[in-house]
Amino acid sequence: EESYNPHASVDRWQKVWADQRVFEAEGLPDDRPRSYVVSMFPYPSGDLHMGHAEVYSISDGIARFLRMRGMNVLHPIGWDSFGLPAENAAFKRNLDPRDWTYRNIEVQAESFRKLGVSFDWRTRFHTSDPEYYRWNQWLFLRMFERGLAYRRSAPVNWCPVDRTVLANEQVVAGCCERCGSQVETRDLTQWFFRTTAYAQRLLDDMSELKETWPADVLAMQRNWIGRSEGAHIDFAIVGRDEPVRVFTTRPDTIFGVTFFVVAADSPLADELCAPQRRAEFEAYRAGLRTTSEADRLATDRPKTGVFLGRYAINPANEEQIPIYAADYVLASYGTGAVMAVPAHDQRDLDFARALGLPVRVVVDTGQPEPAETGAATSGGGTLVRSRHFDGMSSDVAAAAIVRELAERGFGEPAVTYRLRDWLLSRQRYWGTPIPIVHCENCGEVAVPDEELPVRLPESGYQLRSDTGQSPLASAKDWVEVACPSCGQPAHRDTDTMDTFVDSSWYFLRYPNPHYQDGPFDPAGIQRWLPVHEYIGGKEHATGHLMYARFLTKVLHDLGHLPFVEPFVRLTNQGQVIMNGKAMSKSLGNLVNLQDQIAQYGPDAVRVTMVFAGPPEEDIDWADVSPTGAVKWLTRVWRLAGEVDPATIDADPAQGDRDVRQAVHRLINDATAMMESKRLNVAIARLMELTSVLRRAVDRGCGPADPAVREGTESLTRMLSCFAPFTAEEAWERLGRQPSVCWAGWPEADPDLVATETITCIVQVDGKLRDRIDVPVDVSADALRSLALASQKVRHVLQGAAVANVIVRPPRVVNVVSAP
Ligand code: ANZ
Ligand code: ZN
Repeated sequence: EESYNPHASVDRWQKVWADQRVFEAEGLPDDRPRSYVVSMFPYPSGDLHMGHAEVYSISDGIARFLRMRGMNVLHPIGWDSFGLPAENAAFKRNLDPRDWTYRNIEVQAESFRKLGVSFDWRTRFHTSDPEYYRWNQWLFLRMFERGLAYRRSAPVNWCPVDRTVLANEQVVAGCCERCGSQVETRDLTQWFFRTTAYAQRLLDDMSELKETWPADVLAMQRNWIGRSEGAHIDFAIVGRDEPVRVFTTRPDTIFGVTFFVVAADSPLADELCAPQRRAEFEAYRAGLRTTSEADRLATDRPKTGVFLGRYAINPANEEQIPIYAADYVLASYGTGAVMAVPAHDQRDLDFARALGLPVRVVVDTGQPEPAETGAATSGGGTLVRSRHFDGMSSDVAAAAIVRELAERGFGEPAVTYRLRDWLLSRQRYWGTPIPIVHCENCGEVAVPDEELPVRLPESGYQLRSDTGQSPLASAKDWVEVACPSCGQPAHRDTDTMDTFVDSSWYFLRYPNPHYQDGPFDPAGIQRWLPVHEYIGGKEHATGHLMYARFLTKVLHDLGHLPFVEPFVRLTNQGQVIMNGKAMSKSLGNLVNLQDQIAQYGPDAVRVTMVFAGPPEEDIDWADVSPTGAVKWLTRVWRLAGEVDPATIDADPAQGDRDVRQAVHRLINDATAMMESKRLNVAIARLMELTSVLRRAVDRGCGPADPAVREGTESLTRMLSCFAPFTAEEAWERLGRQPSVCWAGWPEADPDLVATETITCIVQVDGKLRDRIDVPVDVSADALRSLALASQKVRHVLQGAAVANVIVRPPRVVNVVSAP
């Protein structure tokens, strides 16, 4: 006797799908509505892991569902194949990163086939293909032309082990996200994209996403952009012509300023420092190199700083206040200088107490003295010790103070964002070369468009440098070129681009991945974009998702895209963890995807992933086992073989009514769950349906009833979203022609879904006036409203008031009119 084989023939079904072109978008003569379903593309650091299996099980469930519902679905696949891990791994094994990367891509592609993910493989590309990165360079040049790409010297995060600059997003708690070593600060000349020019639009356009993106991702982005409203105020400096500007959110506290602080690592601190304080200042500054930004901002950290031997003048009261350099003020936020108000700002208070500086309360909040409690009173209140502003509330005073200062030329209202420009330069080999030539006569010269791509040189990847120079600098033949503008000897820029550039627009290229006349095909954009369903991890909330939104707006402004937001709907998936911890080699708790597939088969692994919980929640692999899924799939498969072949053309309407009702209600529920992305609950409904059918076969109407066929075929069709191989086999056992993917998503018959109705008698003052059909389980409230809404009842009442309504659901209602 045959038995269910969880390792059903992958090759056989892949061939059927390929021959029938089941997953090709627009394969049919097409007037179907389109849906573009994209899962964040994989990084080829090895074979697929459990996390990949989860994302793609979810996105595939969604893609297959939409396809079965009659939509023309584009579910693409490509590879994010430039980047640091490939380079490091290649370096360790003394391989060309190309060989290593493209080999891994083939391994991953084969694993995707094994998992049965329904990609349209014609979309495939890799970001490390010159054909792709050429357009990174094109994009860079368009931004360069508009001043949106620029170079400046900046303190950067430097990882001493990976020997590279890191973006802020790659620094976690002061350490390198990749290798965990403590990050240092260095000054290098770097390329940036001017993301700050889009800060307000990144914020404003979130209104388009508020119904369709997870609220926590929107909140993270809002914080990351960090809009602050306040004022710029200029403080004159004794013995210096230029004033120094501060940003404050609390101009109402200006009479409480008792000292002034500049960021210790800023050029300004260096310049303001008096000669007699130089040695002390230099020593302090040297000690800062190893402290991360996050640590420096923390309120619970002891405050340190040095007096610079200079004084600022408070424009509100002409008081001279000492200037300090301290590390709790950041050079890169606001203006890098702060008017310190220790009574009302906790960090200023901590600093004042550490250095013995005065504390002056100027806003009465009703709370005890900060100088005594050590707790700054940071809320609003009534102004005191503030001359003619005394007695005003904080809000009113803030506006009045800024107005007066502005009239005297000392400041103006201002908005500041926490968002920084995007640091683009990487001193690495395995990335997109920056298409700029440096010429002594002409400066930074763009490589002409027709010379793109600037290809990576074949060698150079073995080199490491401690100077902060890129490995590309060692490829002399490549570096030395004639200036495109004047023809004199010049040299190429040797940095490569952050790989987040690659991933910030890749979804635009899938519809026509080999397009030659631009980064993406306008016709493809017209047909498919923006992305309707985007699926990926929450760890990308402030990185990739922000960059993609930024670049989409830039491309919109350049006239290349008709929309401003790239992802209409976002679904986050959780992580696969083990015993409450992230899986990692070092913890020794890695679960190997291939082992799981070898043991349980691809379908059971996929079902387990999706059934474990809502997509956005983490799955603890220690708490689940694919054994349960194997049992369930076996039951479905067996059922499919038991359905009587003679019923193949039977009319389901002739089937057992109770079974049909149960089937259609479960179809109805499962459909609603799929629509709201509660895929785990949808699977629970399919499991219930399996039990209903099992009972019907064993103890009810039996396998020859058309209702059993209808139910089993519906189950099989829905199952194909989660267990595509098993579903195909079951479909075949049911006597149907493959592929089940063409069979469509079953539709629930509303008559069968509706609960039973009964006729209710409606009386007015005890006399029968109407009959209405109501559900048997109608509530008293609902019945009361139905009765009062009856035309006949209203006609009899003629506007007379109702004294009482006696409701006996579901059979009788008596409306009693007022005498
Ligand atoms: C005086 C003051 C009084 C302030 C008071 C706050 C409370 P957010 O809301 O985060 O934008 N600040 C300005 N630039 C800074 C920098 N580069 N590094 C560290 N702190 C800086 O914070 C704005 C407030 O943070 C500003 O308002 C300034 O302190 C400080 F009762 O000015 B405030
Ligand atoms: Zn030149």
